[in-house]
Amino acid sequence: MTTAAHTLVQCLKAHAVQRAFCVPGESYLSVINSLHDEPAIQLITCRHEGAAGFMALGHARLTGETGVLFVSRGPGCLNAAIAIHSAQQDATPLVVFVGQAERENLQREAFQEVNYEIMFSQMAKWAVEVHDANRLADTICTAFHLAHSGTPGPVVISLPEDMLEDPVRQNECWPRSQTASELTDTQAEAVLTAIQQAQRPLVIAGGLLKSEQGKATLARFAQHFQLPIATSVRHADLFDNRDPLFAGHLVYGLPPELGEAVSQADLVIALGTRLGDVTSQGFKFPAAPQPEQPLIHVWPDEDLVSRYRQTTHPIAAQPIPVMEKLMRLGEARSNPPKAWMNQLQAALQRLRHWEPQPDESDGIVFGNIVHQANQLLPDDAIICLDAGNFGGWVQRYFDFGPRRALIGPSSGAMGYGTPAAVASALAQPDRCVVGFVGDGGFAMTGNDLATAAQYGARLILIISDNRSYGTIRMHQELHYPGRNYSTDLNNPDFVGMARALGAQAHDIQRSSDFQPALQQALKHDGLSVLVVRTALNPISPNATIEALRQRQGVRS
Ligand SMILES: Cc1ncc(C[n+]2csc(CCOP(=O)(O)OP(=O)(O)O)c2C)c(N)n1
Repeated sequence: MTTAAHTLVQCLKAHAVQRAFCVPGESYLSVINSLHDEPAIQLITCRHEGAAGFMALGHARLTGETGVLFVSRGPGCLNAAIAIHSAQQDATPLVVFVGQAERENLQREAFQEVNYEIMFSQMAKWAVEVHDANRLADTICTAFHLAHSGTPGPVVISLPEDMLEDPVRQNECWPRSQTASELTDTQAEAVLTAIQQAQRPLVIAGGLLKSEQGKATLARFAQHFQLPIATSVRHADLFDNRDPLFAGHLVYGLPPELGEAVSQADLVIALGTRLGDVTSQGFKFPAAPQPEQPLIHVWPDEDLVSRYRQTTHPIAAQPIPVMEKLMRLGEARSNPPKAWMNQLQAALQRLRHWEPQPDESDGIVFGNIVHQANQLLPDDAIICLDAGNFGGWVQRYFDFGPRRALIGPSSGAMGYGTPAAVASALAQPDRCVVGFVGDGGFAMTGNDLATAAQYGARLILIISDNRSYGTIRMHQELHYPGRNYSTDLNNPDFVGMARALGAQAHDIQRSSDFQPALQQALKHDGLSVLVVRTALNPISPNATIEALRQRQGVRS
């Protein structure tokens, strides 16, 4: 008779899992022991559960598969909570297996005991503890189904240590089929009429289109109906940024001129995005609870599709088949809304034009680095972003699509960039993977470059070292001008640190140092870290500290 631990591994195989991420723990030793004999699944051992969780998320985002994470009980799982939260905010499918204390000691404050069902009840789609080994296979099938269905997200399965060693009678695994709700003919007719009548239509495309098929269908859809395409936050790669129909990336801190331009739309078609806080600019566009223009919202979850806003046409279905059906039924648009397209393009072109800037006394304007990287990196590069103001230049001046990928946390979780780059490099080793991180974010999870070195991942990390938690410094200057406190960083020697972690490292002190270093990194068959001495005064693409202080009447 087989054991629950063995059954678990067989269930992962039945769900085509090829890679899982972990920090090992004594609470699930039997699972590790079963994985030892399973060559079809690679278990990547990481240095911190937060990083392991971000790797699982990066892997899921890039491949479209469910991320799989194993963590130990109590402290291990709490370290991973950041990834569970990010999976929820990002609508990314994630299954987290957590070791648990033995059944007979539960509810007695056993060593490292946590009640995961309560702890994750707000964050996870489902948090469940398995007490009967014969229910494990079935629970795992439900977990994978839930992680993907409707609004994708995290599921947490708690595994009491002794249960994992129980013999199992019921070990068959029945992966669930996905349901497919469709756009009805009546809805299609209404949507086509709305598109025909609109003078200033705008599509907002989101993460559910993040696949080759999703991007290709979106490109054909935009052409067919001549629709300008904006993308939700962290998904600038859904549509070719150089296409005249591109209308911008709806990021945190969107420049007002672009915000004003897109909000002139007289029809919004949201495809595969939840229209969350950041994308909708604080629920102002499209406005909640009542948008100023008709709204067509396509998202495969009845509960969510018109939950926060009155929606003219709520369509609880997958966006790709919806677009396909609309193209089959609707004639190609012969009268493109030229004036509207030009208006959007004009706003965008002004914003996306970068003039190289002289280096400042304390370092480089980070836009210079992004501008050069954009020119030098291959067309199919995978760009992984951490959270922080340095990312503002990447989101604004880098050209994404049709083949370049952008992987970043819409949760704004710092520490995501390095692990996501590691997971991307492992998943697609033939592509060039580049992570952009701040000095703050690198110090959080940069250690896991050791994991990249251990598994032979090839990637380039660009650290923007402005010796500050720059984003917070910017907010401080806005709200408490001239009173910066707790945001300065005395950083370690990142070049030395990167070398110690197994990377070839370059110290970028002037803008002109960057190109040769990047070229060397592109040729290097291993890890490269480029530490950019970034100037602090240009605190974001939109502002300098000096200008912020002057505006508030504070002397620099
Ligand atoms: C895990 C986490 N902790 C704290 C924050 C709050 N936060 C947002 S940006 C930021 C500073 C980022 O600093 P850095 O990585 O150096 O990038 P910079 O903004 O300087 O470019 C902080 C502390 C966060 N988003 N995530």
